[in-house]
Amino acid sequence: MPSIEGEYEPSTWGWVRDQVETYERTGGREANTLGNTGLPIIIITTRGNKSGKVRKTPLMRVEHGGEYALVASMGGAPKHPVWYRNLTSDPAAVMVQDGPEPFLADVRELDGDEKAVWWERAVSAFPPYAEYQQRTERVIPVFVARRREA
Ligand code: F42
Repeated sequence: MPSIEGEYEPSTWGWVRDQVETYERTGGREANTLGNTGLPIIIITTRGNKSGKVRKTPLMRVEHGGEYALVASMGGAPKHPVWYRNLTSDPAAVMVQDGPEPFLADVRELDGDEKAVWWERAVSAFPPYAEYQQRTERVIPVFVARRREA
């Protein structure tokens, strides 16, 4: 199975670390929603842009036609999440897990009309994204990820 080589360094946020661990151990059968919201998540893997370590980050699952939006919302905080920097530093080293097996993904940052279409999809999948964007001057970045063809 293709993977991103390197030492995995869990998130410093306990509930995130635990969610990744349970999701991976159960092949996505458990810990596959945001808390008790019933709203599904995916797990992305990126490469630490300083440490080079393997980092894993739960994100809301926004899927359409086999592609996934990756929304760097960070709850509407004024700064991008660190995984945004990791992803933009090494966009070739990104995996997506939506179920039992992670896969390497081609990822690109969206803008203009395409971003607007995916933003609508994201907000309908997870309405708080709209509040998060209201909450900050920061323009929340959106990427689209697609399974890399072998
Ligand atoms: N976050 C989102 O942005 N969008 C979502 O849709 C989303 C959904 C979601 C669902 C479930 C859940 O449990 C969490 C969810 N989150 C969502 C939160 C998300 O999983 C991340 O925790 C959050 O976005 C913050 O990401 P972060 O990459 O900033 O993580 C921090 C807390 C972190 O792990 N920091 C590490 C640390 O040690 O403090 C460093 C991690 C790192 O990558 N370090 C880099 C390296 O080289 O290793 C260097 C970093 C640098 O300084 O450049």
